[in-house]
Amino acid sequence: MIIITTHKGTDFDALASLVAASLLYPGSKPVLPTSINENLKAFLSIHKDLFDFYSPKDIIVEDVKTLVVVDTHSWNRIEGMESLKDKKDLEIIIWDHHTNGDIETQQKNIKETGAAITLLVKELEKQKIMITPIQATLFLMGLYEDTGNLTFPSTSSEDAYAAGFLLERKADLHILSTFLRQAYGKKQKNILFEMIQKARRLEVSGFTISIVKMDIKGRVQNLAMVLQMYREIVNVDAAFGIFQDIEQKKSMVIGRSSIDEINIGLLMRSLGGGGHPAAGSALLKAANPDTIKQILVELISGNQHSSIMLSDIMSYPVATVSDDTTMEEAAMILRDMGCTGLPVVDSENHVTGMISRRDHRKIRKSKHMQAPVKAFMSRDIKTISHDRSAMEAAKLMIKHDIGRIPVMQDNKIVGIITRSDAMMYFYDLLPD
Ligand SMILES: [Mn+2]
Repeated sequence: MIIITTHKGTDFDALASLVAASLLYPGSKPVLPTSINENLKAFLSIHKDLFDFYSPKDIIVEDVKTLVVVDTHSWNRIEGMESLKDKKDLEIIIWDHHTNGDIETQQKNIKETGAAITLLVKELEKQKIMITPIQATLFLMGLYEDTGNLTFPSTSSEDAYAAGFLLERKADLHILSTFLRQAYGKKQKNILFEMIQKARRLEVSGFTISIVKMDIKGRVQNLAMVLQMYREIVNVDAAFGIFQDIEQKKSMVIGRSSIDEINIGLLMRSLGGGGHPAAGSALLKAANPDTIKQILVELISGNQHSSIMLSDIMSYPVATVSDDTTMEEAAMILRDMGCTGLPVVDSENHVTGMISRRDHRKIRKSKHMQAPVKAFMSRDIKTISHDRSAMEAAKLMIKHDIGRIPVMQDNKIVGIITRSDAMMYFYDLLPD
């Protein structure tokens, strides 16, 4: 007998994975834990007849030859399977998107996707197994719930492909929205309320920040959104939530910033997490929330180190040309370097202009290719000091519609910041 089961506190991703796995293993018995999420109960109360679930107590352990576990691979997260732990010759197959777990087997299908159902949908597609519109709807519900409608940072391209596949298989978005929990539900409301009651504002290096320590039980979704609302309500430059799960001995740190000077992504990287300038998070194991708070304050007060300066992201060394370089030579350098513009400098390394591919289009007569660049270069050059922030450079690019800005130190050009450098920064593509 093949049985399939999933984690306690079953959510839509777990239920979807359970149903999908039962299609992959014909003749198997899907075992639904007794503790399931509230919105799942509502869904099952209407759709129960469509599925043939077993309860953990229905299973005769001696008959189990194969155990398929989906959306988890931890013994303590599955129900009623304790005696299988030491069963000889038991075949175990795992389909999971969590990296941690203690169920050992050769047959691990584990990949860090946003939802477990993504892995199973991929397999169903591969094996060309037909799915009904109702199954597609349930699968998409699991996918959307675990990825926050494909918005959580854990979302992978495979999740989005799976979503497309399920919509093709006629997943019904109306049903979906009826059963999926409101992102801002009762749990989130209670946490926000408690955070506001605890709210304290701190002055650090001239910035107003707020750090709230909270105890939570189990997984609470959408904490990032709660924190965003919190920051707006208490109206601080940056807000941090330290959500400690005492049972799991871990703390989730989430940050939101509304100012350039406090770069959350960078702060979170110092804590082993990640993010963007305005938002980010880090998961810390067994860390004391007071220590985390202290580290955050220290990182922010040493702000000049934590905020990314242009010198960190600019391109250098910079190829420059002198103003008597011919247009022909400049064109060759531009082509060889694969760039669109070159700063023109005088003998003192002062920037006097910029010569671009676009300037070459002004050339009407071939003899002009022998003319010096100073005849064609643009002279109204915006430069930026090396100690300014990436955000300031980006604002300058947008304001003047320019793609490259020379970075200056002591009146000399030390680098150049291009649109692609700025993009690397904003999309968190910087090497660690
Ligand atoms: Mn999941």
